[in-house]
Amino acid sequence: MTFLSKLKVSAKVIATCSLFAATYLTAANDAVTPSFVAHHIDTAIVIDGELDKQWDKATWHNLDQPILGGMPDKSDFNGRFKLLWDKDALYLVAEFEDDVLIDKIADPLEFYWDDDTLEVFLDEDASGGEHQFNYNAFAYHVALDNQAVDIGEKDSSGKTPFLTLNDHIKSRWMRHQNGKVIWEMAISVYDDSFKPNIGKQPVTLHQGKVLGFMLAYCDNDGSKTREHFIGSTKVEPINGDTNLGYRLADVFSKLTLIGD
Ligand SMILES: [Ca+2]
Ligand SMILES: [Ca+2]
Ligand SMILES: [Ca+2]
Ligand SMILES: [Ca+2]
Repeated sequence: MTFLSKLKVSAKVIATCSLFAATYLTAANDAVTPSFVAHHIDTAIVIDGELDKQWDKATWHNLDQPILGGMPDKSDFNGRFKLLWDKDALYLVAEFEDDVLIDKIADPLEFYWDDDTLEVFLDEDASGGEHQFNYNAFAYHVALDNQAVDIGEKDSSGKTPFLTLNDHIKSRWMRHQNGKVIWEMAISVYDDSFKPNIGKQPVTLHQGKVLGFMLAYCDNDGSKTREHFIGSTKVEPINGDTNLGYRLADVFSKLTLIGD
């Protein structure tokens, strides 16, 4: 084989491998189910734990995918959620029943995943990929005290910093007479150039934008650690592990922002 023909074969192999890699990645992202859409609204939702009329526009989606601890009985936890958007925020309402609401650790940065928590997974550009110690995507743990926490970048000593990101999410909930919690959030969407303390602004949302999104509830009713973790999206295990959302945005669903 001449040098030139060797070069041609190598180029073909590289092109084929690149094509395979691209196809594989696309297939991996598109395989995540379900996908969601959010309708546009002209007037912002009032974040107060009471259902606004505007929520009638959106469709309920169930929180029915067990990620950890198996599927709880309906009396232990059952829930669903809706999404809407305007240029300033993604709006989320969750409606659920949980027999015991618990926030046993007051410090928002300590074992926050072991309290009752709504966890909002968000990837501004639906890039997928690793996000545990960077801002490629977020896993906001929103606690009953309405504080939102995620993991930041490691410092030079290698320590893992937990950050409150309360200016990213306005959150309020209320338990109503029928026993159901209505929990509303207005979520400002930050891209991967976010850094704490640099005055970074959230992105302006627009019709047709696609984000990575997943929602899950950590249910604890008094155990040392959380008892169930139930999500919107089926997470395919990697090496037997399904608790991947807090570090890998590939497992998020796709969310498309559509018109009125
Ligand atoms: Ca409201
Ligand atoms: Ca429960
Ligand atoms: Ca991203
Ligand atoms: Ca609970």
